[in-house]
Amino acid sequence: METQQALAELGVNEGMLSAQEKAFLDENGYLPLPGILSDAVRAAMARRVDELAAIEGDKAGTEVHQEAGTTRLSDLVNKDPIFDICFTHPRVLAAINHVLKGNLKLSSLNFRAALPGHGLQALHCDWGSSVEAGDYYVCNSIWLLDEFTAENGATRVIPGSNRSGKRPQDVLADPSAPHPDQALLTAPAGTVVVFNSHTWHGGTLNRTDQPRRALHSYFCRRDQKQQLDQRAYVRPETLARLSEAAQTILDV
Ligand SMILES: O=C(O)CCC(=O)C(=O)O
Repeated sequence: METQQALAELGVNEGMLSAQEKAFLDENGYLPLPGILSDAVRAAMARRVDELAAIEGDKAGTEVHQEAGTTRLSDLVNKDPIFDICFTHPRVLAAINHVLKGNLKLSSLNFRAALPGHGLQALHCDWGSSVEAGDYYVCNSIWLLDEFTAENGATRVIPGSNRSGKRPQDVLADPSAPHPDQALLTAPAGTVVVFNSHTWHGGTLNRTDQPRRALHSYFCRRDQKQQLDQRAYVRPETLARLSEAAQTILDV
């Protein structure tokens, strides 16, 4: 199935995002979408990631990446149907589709909790080289399972850096330092923030005594290698429950 047919079958249409939302995303490189998750679904997801982290223990995250001071999980596509919404939600897909200009598939679906006293990351892009403004390869969405506050390690972004044609490590003396233009993505739990992964971004320090939990549903162009090879990992029960349209988004 063609990607655009899959998106249409999943409910994506022109009216899904307003002209203002598209302009904000183009200009700033990110777009908060409030209220995507109901409180019941958000709470059930939070319980499930806690359970999976306990079950997987030291191995958690290893399919993709582990990071000191965080709990990470990978391959959530195959670990519970509750996460299907992360690659099938029409408003989120519309925003990803807007950034990647109709050429998209899921790259990976992961979880990251910044643990108390940890979580600071250098500003980075999720791409190995600089790109021309508008010529984007990757786009992420961060699903807030906890409220993001100024204290608990909310993601920071540099608005407009998606259009700079530069990467932070090439131009900043210290990409880990606070940046004068940084915006903290503070928002209620249940919000999804779509961010162009060429926008400079990174986790901040969690100064509270509770983990800051979020899912990363990450997309790339169809001709690019996925962060997790979805065909290699997909399980029969996942294929059995997903529509052809959802399978097209995974490229399985
Ligand atoms: O979880 C976050 O706040 C951002 C994480 C991030 O950018 C990364 O792990 O590359």
